[in-house]
Amino acid sequence: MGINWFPGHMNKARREIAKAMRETDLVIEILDARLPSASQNPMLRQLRGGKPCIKVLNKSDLADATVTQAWMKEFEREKGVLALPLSANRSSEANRLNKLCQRLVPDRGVVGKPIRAMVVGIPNVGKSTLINSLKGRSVADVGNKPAVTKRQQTVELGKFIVVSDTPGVLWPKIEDESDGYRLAATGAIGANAMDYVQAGLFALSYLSVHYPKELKARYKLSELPEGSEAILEAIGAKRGCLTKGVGVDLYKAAELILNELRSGKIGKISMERPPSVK
Ligand SMILES: Nc1nc2c(ncn2[C@@H]2O[C@H](COP(=O)(O)OP(=O)(O)O)[C@@H](O)[C@H]2O)c(=O)[nH]1
Ligand SMILES: [Mg+2]
Repeated sequence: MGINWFPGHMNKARREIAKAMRETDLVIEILDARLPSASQNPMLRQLRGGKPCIKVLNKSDLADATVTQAWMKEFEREKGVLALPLSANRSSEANRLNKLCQRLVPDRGVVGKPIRAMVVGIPNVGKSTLINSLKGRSVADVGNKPAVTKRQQTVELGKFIVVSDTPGVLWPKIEDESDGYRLAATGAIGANAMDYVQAGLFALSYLSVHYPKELKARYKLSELPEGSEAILEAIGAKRGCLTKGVGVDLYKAAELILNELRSGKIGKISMERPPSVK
């Protein structure tokens, strides 16, 4: 996968987060609602220790609501964890965090003892967007390129809650190939040309099992051909993704599908289900 990951990055982030964690009462972990497990960083579990945690399932506007509900239940099985589906770019929703913070840290949030919350999450998951929404104006750098944030940002949520952005960059720890393809398919990580076709094929094989109706409707296919490569070709042909003398250009077709998937044009799609959901 085309990810700029190496242990040096991780070690630096680990040190910075561990240090900030000492002065943190509550962790706000931002996950991508479409892939809540693959968008985690497993290191965080250990860094957080026993600190209470809100798992924000962000970009829920793009995810399948039923699946998001199932993920919430899954996460809330853990003591001290509450889950909140959110679209960080809608400030009315972002403010729902306030109550959850107070529920999880009842002994603070008063004069002289504010709740100190730290927002953590992999690049591009929506941390800066959330902080901007909380503030009600643009204070953090937002971008669709990973790792736009350079300085740590702090904002107040309500009177006695202080929210800080992640210090350092916490890359996803990709544990298997599917995680990589999921992250690439949703745009969480960059992908090179080779990976694009692979990520597109991965997305199609997943969509053809879990969202065949949406797939057929979007690309006006009366039936889905057998196998993801055949589906990719069929969509490429329909949409005129052609190269002279070659026929369907699989790269162009994959790019088209991934762009439409990422922007929600195929529908509200979750790329990952908790073990309790088939
Ligand atoms: N559809 C949608 N896009 C979002 C949401 N939150 C953030 N984004 C987009 O995701 C991209 C990355 O956001 P950013 O806040 O820079 O991520 P960061 O790297 O975690 O700080 C930007 O293009 C945002 O507009 C959301 O709830 N829904
Ligand atoms: Mg940022």
